[in-house]
Amino acid sequence: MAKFNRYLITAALPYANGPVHIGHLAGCYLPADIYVRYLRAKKADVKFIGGTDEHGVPITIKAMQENVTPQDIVDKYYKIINESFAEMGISFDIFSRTSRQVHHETAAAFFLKMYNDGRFEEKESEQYFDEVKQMFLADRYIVGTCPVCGNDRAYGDQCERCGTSLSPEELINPRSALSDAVPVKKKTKHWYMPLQDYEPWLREWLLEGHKEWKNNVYGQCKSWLDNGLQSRAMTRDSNWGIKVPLPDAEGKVLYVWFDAPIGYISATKELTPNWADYWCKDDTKLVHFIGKDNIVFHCIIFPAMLKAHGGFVVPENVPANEFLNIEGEKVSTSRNWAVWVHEYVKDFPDQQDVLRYVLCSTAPETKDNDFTWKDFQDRNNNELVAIFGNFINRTMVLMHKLCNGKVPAFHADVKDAKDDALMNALQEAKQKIEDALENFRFRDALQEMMNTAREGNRYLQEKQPWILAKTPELQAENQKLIDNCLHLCLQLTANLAIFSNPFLPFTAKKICHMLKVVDRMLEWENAGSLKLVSVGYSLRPPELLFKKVEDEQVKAQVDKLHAGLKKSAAVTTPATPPPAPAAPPKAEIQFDDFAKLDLRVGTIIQAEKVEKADKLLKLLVDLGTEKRTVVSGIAMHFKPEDIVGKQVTLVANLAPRKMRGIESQGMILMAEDNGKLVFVNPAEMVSPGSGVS
Ligand code: B3M
Ligand code: ZN
Repeated sequence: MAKFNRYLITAALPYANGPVHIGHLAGCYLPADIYVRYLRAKKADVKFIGGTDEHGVPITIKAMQENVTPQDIVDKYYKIINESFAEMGISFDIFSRTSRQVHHETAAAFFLKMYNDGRFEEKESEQYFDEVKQMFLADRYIVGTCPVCGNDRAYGDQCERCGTSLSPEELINPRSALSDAVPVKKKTKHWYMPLQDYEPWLREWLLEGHKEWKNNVYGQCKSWLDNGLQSRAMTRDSNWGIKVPLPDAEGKVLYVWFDAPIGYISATKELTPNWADYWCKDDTKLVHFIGKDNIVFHCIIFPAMLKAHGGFVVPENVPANEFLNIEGEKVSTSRNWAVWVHEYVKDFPDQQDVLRYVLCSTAPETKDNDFTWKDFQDRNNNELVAIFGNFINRTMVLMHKLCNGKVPAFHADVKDAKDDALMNALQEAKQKIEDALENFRFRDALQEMMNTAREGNRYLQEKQPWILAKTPELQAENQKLIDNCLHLCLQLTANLAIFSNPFLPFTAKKICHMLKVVDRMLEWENAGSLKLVSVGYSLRPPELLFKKVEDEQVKAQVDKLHAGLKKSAAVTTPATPPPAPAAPPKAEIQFDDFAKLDLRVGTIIQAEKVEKADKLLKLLVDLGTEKRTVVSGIAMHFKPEDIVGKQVTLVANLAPRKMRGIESQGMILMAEDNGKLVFVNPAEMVSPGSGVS
């Protein structure tokens, strides 16, 4: 008996605070959909769960930016996101929302059960409070100067300029983003989950039991566990979210990362009265598809919650992807550097499969990857059009021309080695595709599918039925050979429909239509069969499956990206209130204040990454008479090897600070241009150590 009798597949619940872009698709929705379509083709019992995450600070921040209520925001974006997925053929069984009643009830009950079982610690802590607005401030609502790069609009959780993770305490001159008041510390009570209590279980279940997980996922989990887990607050002070279901919890809601994954359970409840079969029976295979930024929540915190609550299965795998960059740069929704799905479907009507194909071929399965419009064009024109579409089109045209539009018979008496080779290739491909799909290697699976079409083209090219039929006499003489060739090509075409169906579902349907077969043919057990289209059956005329993407279309898309970038910079600064209000002009200073700064030009002579800190580079700067070690939060912007030899301006008398155990002896000046960082240095090379005044 198979170990698993049913599958529960989830894809991360995107925050309903903006539309989805192709990075979202490539990161988790497309791989999840491919996997689910494959499972359905295998007639597995599978439920595919999705929905929007409608709580938490991301929603309230967006509401503040747009000057509307959080409810307005989630209503608006739920609709857009839901439509985008539907149009791209992401075939959720349900696409729910965490604002629904069933979810509020489910999440509150989950919390209450844990509370009653003594699973929380109640602790008081001091949190920042805005006395003007009379509310506690989430880290994101506190702005101030970044201690690493000096950006005066850094947030209490992160500096978006240099990427450093921060806590509000680290900000210099912190202020409330809501009122600009100086926040004060105030006591507040919260419920914490002692994650360290689950560490032994997590180690055994995950580190011992799931060594097969992807390296990027397993590695991240291991380093979290090796660094030691701590109690984590599962509630927040806010008026937007799921109320903490306790009597003395006025103004407190569940932490969004507590409620959101429970959303998978609520959505399953909404979908089927048999939801508990999927969530509570051991023979369910639960798989979470997510992007890499959600790993800790799905591999450590949510499993610990499920374990603490009891009665639920835990994930069997979490095949998280890395990030997809666009045209060589990180996606940035705030800078509008993104390809939006709802715009793609308008600009490329009826070409969803092209995007699905390109995103799967370049999926960031093991490392970050780059999407470019040129590559999109190349893959469409050179692979989908020239290989896949071309093979099927030639087969259909030749069959109409040389076999009266009917499926010809296969004559075993004239079968040759080339026919055998093609049939073998088909069997092998089926095995390889299955293997890759079962192991979440979607790129490899797609590659195999395309190789099968390549084999088909090669076979046609070798057999050259058009030469065999050059004259009516020749054709009459060779009809059996021609029949065999086209018979096999048609069976291969039907197989390509089955193989491509998980990846290119719209195309697979079109092939079925041309072959006049019902969709049931797409069931996986038919893969590899050579009896998919029946001899003597007349088929429809061919329709083109793919069309060329033209240079102008590529140019238009690249232009649009750049134009969007400028537009967003123009509107967010003056028109809509940004989350961090533009820093008020700084108070006037005296010359003496300025004169206190010891600014010097130095030359970077060494640069290296700081271990376990994605954002930091450790630099050695030559000041002529001495060399300084400087830790700078610029690793996301510069490669170490590219900046050695560059001159920079250093605040040389800034008190040293320890960062990641390294003493930083100064700060480098940077100019920021719309998110891009540039060194501030003299117009000409000067001797290291030259003073700046
Ligand atoms: N909404 C984060 C994100 O959109 C979060 C995922 C929740 S999955 C339960 O990346
Ligand atoms: Zn910074």
